[in-house]
Parts: sequence; structure tokens; C-alpha cells
Amino acid sequence: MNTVIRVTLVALTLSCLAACSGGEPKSAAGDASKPIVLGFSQIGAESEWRTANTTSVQSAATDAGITLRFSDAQQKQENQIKALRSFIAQRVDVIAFSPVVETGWETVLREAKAAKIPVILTDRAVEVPDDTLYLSLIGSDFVEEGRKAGRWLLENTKDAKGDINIVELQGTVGSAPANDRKKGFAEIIAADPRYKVIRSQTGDFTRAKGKEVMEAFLKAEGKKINVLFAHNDDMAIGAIQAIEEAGMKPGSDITIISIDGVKGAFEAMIAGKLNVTVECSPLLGPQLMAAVKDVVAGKPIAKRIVTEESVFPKETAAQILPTRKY
Ligand code: GYE
Repeated sequence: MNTVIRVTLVALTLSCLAACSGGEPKSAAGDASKPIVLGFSQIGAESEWRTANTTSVQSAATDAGITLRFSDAQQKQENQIKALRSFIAQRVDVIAFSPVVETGWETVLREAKAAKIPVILTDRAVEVPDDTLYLSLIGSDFVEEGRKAGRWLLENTKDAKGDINIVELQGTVGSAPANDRKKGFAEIIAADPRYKVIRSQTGDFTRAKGKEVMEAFLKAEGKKINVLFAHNDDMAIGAIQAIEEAGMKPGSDITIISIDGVKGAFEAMIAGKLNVTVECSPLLGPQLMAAVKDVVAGKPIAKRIVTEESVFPKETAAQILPTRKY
């Protein structure tokens, strides 16, 4: 299987630096004495995915010779807004950030625009009335990931009899991946009335919360639970522990589906405790640095850059694990 991430440039709209940010492009050749300065506001370190994403951004910046000002928001929007304001005050060349939630960004994005600093979103989307407030969004199609999870479930449980009771561990409340994965999954399972989501709660994308919420699900529903859909691998891994502590077998008593495709998920699949993971690549650093260079050189960049991803069922895990980069 080809594990190299192929990137499709979906040029929904081409963003023109001059039109969107009013920024003065540096010369196309760049000024060697003045490296590009990129301010990057990361969400936090809530998951294996996130730490791999941070490493990707940091090493890609080094490789590209871009000076990175990195700020960790510890999963708080107010910290991200502070970081963006500080990047504006420092007059960095470009701002990039992975917005923890979708709403509440308009004011600070207008401030960046007024300061003529172009903004690139990585990983997660924002909801703003004016989409010229950012140049581009580089990341996955989360609705499609939810659909892939739903399709795998339908295909792999079609012979089961009676209702299929699903519990759902959602990601961070108000975040694009939580909203979109929930939506995509619900859209697919709606085709068959036997599939019922009987509980759905946030586990904030962390192992600890995933375990805690799964314990509550088990207490309330016990053996009624047939399937767990976790919006990321870390929550699934936390939930696996809760299921084992409740004396049940994860992966057989409860079918478990999650998203990301981190190494921990492959290990859980090899141990037979996780049934499938839908890939979501965190390796966005090189694409981001390429976009930053283009922006600074005054070249247009695609408004939406989507990463292409696979689905890995547990039967493929042992063969694929050695090739995984995160
Ligand atoms: O799935 C999760 C992380 O935004 C795609 O955030 C990202 C998600 C990822 O915490 O593990």
C-alpha cells in the first residue's frame, strides 16, 4: 500500500495575496539576509496526532530555513488569540494556526488583515462570514473521515442481527474535526435504522477523558454497547482500558472504530483491541512551509489544500506499522 501522502491541490478559489491581505510581497528570490518569520499557534499536546503535527511543523521550518515563532495554547482559544495578537505586534511575515474551535476568530483575523499579515489555517477550519480573512486552509476532509468510519461499520456488520448500539466519543466541543466527523458518520449510518447512537459525549481528544467517559457509558449501558466510534485514536485507547477494566473484550465484545492512524492505534490493532483506524495525516509541515514561501514571494496559493488519506483495518496493521511515520 502506498503510504506516501499524496496531496491534491483543490483550487476552489485561488487566493491572491494582494487582494486578500494587501501584503507587500518580498522579492521572489527572497532576501537571504532576512529569513522569513512565521508565527505558528498550536492547539496543545492533547494527542499523539498533535505531537506529530508539532514535530512536522518544527522540522519543516528548519529544513526550509524559516524562522518559526511557536506558541502552545494548551487547548485554550484565549491563549491562541493572545498568541496571534503577539505575532501581529512582532510583525511576523506570515501567521499560521490550527484553530481549536471553529467560531470566535473574526475580530483577531480582522486585526491581522489590518496589519497586512497573511494568515494560513492548518488542520482545522474556522467559521467566519468573510473568507478573505485567511488565505488558505491546509488539512484533511473531516466529514469524509466520518463517512469512511461509517462505511467501514456498515460493511463489516451487515450480517449482525437486531439493533447495533453505538456509543460515540466526540472530540473537543466546537472543533471542526468533532463537528465534521460526527456529521459524516451520522450521514452514513442513517441509511440503516438498526444503527443507533445511544450515547455521545466529548472526550476532548485525550486518553484520560476517553477512558473516563467510556467508564460512564459502560456504567449506564453495560453489555448493550456493540460499537464504539471514537473521533480519535487516543480516546479509543483510553476507552480500551475502561472496557478491559469492566471485564469485557475490546475489539470483539465491542467493535472499536477510530480516526488518525497513529502508531498507538496500530499497536492496539495488532493486539486485537481496535478494529479499524481511518487515517488523518498530521504531517502538514512541508506543505505549510511551501505555502508560506509562495505567499511571501507574492505567488497565489490554493484556498483549500486537502490531504489524501486511507483506512487501515486491523488485518493490515502488522504489515503497515513499520512504514508509519507518526
Ligand atoms: O484527529 C486529534 C487531534 O485536528 C485532526 O486533533 C486534528 C485532531 C486529531 O487532537 O487527535
